[in-house]
Amino acid sequence: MLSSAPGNTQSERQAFYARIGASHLTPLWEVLHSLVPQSPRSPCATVGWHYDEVRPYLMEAGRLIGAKEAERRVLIFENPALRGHSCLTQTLYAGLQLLLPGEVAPSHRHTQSALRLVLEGEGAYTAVDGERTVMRPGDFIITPSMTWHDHGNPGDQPVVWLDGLDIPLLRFLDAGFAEKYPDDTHPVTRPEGDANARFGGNLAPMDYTPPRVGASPIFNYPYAQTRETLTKVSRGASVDPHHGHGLRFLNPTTGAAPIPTIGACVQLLPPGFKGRPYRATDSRIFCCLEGEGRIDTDDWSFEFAARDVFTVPSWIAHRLSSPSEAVVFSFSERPVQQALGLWREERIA
Ligand code: GTQ
Repeated sequence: MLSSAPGNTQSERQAFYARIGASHLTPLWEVLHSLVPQSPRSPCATVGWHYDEVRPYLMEAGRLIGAKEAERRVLIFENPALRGHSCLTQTLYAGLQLLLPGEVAPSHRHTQSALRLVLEGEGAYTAVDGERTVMRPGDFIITPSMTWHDHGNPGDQPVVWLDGLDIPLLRFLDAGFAEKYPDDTHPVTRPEGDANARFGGNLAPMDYTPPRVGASPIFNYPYAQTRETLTKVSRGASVDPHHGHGLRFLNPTTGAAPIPTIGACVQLLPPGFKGRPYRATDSRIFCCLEGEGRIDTDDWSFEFAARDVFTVPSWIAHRLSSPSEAVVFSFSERPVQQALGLWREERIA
């Protein structure tokens, strides 16, 4: 189309673009196909980090700054194709947070929702709106939008967890609000385990009606329970050729994702599992919890072991496999896409 243009048209057009550019105008026809692609073409890269490589840096950060001064001592995983943007996918942020013995990460709240996946150490707690929960390796913990939260480590070991937040999504929407609690720790108003007692036993308080859009009242999904479920499911259910034994975490009062903006899954890949290629429009961040395995796309592969973090952007076909047995946690903005009727998947034979 452009090549059939008369001789001087190209230079006339360039001059025209320059003139209208001064009025902050630009022609659609030069960008139409990247604005409205035939299928998603994420700018994000596929990328992974081995925990063994990152951990020494995190411990070094522990010597350089205290949790109180930092407010949150986190090393952010940055997508190499989006350096400087503090994000791993277009919608999600991920990082490793370290809390040393005796430290407190002071109470605050914000509109961004967070999830934690505990990776190392025992003895720390996280508090959500006045209820504390002990953090144990593998526990999946949520901090819903605008809930007060502080983290403390009264134990004697460094505690490390993976943070996942919808920071880039809220930045895109310009919907960020935050405030600090006047004290470092929020008063404890409910006993530990209260939320799981009230909402975790296939029961709910008699008059409870879930909000139309809201987070799960359960804020710790203990790994002991998740692992037991995976073990039992793997004995009974036939294995999904793409996902292995894949389960998603629920808000038990609605069946929706635990956080409106973030869905989370856990997969058990049985020994010798060789997953078929799969792609979906949500960009997914994975963290291996147990065992080891491998992820392959057409032009990238990554061998992972426990605590390694990796990501696959929207619409990139990938295969998961494991020689022995692996448990893999993952999260993405899938509930956002589903709420808007945008989510698609393709199971490739
Ligand atoms: O623990 O509250 O990784 O506010 C980034 C922002 C963690 C947190 C992060 C946060 C937090």
